[in-house]
Amino acid sequence: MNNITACPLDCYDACKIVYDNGTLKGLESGHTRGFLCPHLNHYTKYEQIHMPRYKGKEITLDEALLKLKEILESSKKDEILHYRGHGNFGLMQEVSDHFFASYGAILTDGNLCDGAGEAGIIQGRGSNKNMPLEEIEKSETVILWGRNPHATSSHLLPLLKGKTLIVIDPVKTKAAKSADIFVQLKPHSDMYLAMLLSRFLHIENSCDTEYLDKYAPAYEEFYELTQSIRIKATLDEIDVSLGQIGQILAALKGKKVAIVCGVGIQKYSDGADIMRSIDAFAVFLGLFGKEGCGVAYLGNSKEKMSSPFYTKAKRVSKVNTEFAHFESVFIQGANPLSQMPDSLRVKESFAKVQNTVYFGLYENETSQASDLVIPAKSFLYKEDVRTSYSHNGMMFMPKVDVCESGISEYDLSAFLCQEFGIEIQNESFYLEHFKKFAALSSDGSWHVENRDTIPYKEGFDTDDGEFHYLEEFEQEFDTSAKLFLITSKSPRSLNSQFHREECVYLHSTLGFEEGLEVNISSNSASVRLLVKHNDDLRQDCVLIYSGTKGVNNLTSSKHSYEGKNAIYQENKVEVRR
Ligand SMILES: Nc1nc2c(c(=O)[nH]1)N[C@H]1C(S)=C(S)[C@@H](COP(=O)(O)OP(=O)(O)OC[C@H]3O[C@@H](n4cnc5c(=O)[nH]c(N)nc54)[C@H](O)[C@@H]3O)O[C@H]1N2
Ligand SMILES: Nc1nc2c(c(=O)[nH]1)N[C@H]1C(S)=C(S)[C@@H](COP(=O)(O)OP(=O)(O)OC[C@H]3O[C@@H](n4cnc5c(=O)[nH]c(N)nc54)[C@H](O)[C@@H]3O)O[C@H]1N2
Ligand code: SF4
Ligand SMILES: [Mo]
Repeated sequence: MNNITACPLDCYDACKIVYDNGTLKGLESGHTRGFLCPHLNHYTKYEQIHMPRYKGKEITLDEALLKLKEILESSKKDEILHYRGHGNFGLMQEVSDHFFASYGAILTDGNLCDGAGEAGIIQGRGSNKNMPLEEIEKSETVILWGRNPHATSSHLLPLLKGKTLIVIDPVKTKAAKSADIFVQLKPHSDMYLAMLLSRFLHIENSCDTEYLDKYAPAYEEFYELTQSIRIKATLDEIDVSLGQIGQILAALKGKKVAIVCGVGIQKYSDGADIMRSIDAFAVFLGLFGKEGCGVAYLGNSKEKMSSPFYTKAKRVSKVNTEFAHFESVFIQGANPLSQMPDSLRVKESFAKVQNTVYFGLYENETSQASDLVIPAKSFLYKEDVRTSYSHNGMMFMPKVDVCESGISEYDLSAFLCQEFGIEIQNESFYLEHFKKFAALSSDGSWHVENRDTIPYKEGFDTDDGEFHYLEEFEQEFDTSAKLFLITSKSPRSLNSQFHREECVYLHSTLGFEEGLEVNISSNSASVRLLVKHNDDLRQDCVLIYSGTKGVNNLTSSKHSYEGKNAIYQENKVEVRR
């Protein structure tokens, strides 16, 4: 068997892996540089589900598949929900969309992740084409804006060596500690910072006007919009000094700049406007279409590819799915009972469903609450292909070992298609479909053909080719005494997979001693967690990592204004003994 595959996880890096007799190692060449992260270093140690079960009783895989068939037969087609998450980023995961959509079931849309930011990018640029890793490597100054690479993209770190580093984050992250400039701004104030940076750049006559005249000519209007912000009051409000603005601008002038954004900036109802104002600042600096310059975010991992699985279907949002409206719910590669916002509502709604099916690798809140549990095969034991949202590589993922338990997404879907008379091609047809989009790179690796390494060289993808600036925004600050909820990614878990955190992190000066159990509440609900101190936080923030049990009791199931995204950091919270 070929022993080179790729990490399947929902992660920027999409690393290549060498599988050697049960051990996983990072491929020496390319950005993986021979190292993996803790998730993959310990991957085979995490206990997986091996036996299927129905209503708590273990059954065989054949019995489980027949049970699944029975469940689907007994439900009205439009009362069946297929809900798929991103536990595995392989492209073959979508094969079950093909079955469920063709069968007449309901699928999902909406986004728990990056949708608000992406909407803002598309409004401004007309498309979401990303600055890939290899271009970030060529930059001279990097701004990490709401992105925490030590936890979420460790293979970016070697590329940052020797560059001027600016970090904009309410938390003093590891990267912030070694940064040349660190702005520990108030959460949810990035739009103001981006607009003030644009305004001062204009005041200093440092905008790239030649570029602006050509590709983003409405810049004077945007400058006017930035003038609606009161400088001193706003800087005080967001906790940024005029000196810091000056330092940042000085570090950017005449340099190749990469603005590397993460999802941290956009977990709010106006997440799209925030991202769009950061993009506008990048436009003022003339960063698009040039080598080593640009804005990196979560790109579209399927850009320049088509899906052989797409079938039209009715869809409901993943953010506020009303499970109770369905007779049967099939969950694949997701743990909605932990990861969707407003979990108490989700649990209640899920409990009202007659038949719940969980198809995944690990035990979690959703597997525990499901009637039928079907174990999946992990990526080591099935064929796949993956792409990335932060580089243009295409990674082939051959089967590198065999395992008796579990079933692949393809095999499960092929069974259902056969039973219900729905056409399905053989597995290699789909794998070949994806591989057709691959082109060989000079170093012998494969990348997605026709993707721009330096996008927007000839202007933007809007109707008129020009950048579309934000035209209005609502200026409001939440000045209540409650605390901001920061709910970002833990270095030890991948959302709710692997080593989940169990604590709330608070600044020591807030007066809650370590180990104390506290009640944290928002206008949604509350959760009780043990306190750990973390003085890298601001005093007005509470940090509860994604994947911590109960964190989403606190979050709102409303959508962002644009992009149909979850808004995990919109609700402020209170902490009590
Ligand atoms: N170890 C690990 N890696 C992961 C994941 C994981 O769970 N664990 N999850 C994967 C997934 S699904 C995703 S989407 C990516 C996301 O990876 P990142 O984009 O890095 O996302 P987060 O960790 O949510 O947030 C990043 C930073 O935003 C900061 N932040 C929070 N609020 C604000 C704000 O208002 N303004 C600013 N400027 N910063 C803010 C946080 O303090 C944090 O340092 O990571 C992927 N990689
Ligand atoms: N509070 C808070 N909530 C958040 C976030 C946050 O930052 N804070 N982040 C949000 C974001 S960005 C995201 S992307 C979502 C993620 O939310 P989910 O997509 O629900 O992700 P996970 O919690 O990682 O659960 C993935 C599940 O996939 C299963 N799985 C893994 N591999 C396979 C496979 O090969 N086949 C099958 N069938 N199953 C598999 C595992 O059993 C695992 O339980 O969470 C969101 N929720
Ligand atoms: S860094 Fe990301 S892609 Fe690389 S091994 Fe870890 S989880 Fe997988
Ligand atoms: Mo995500």
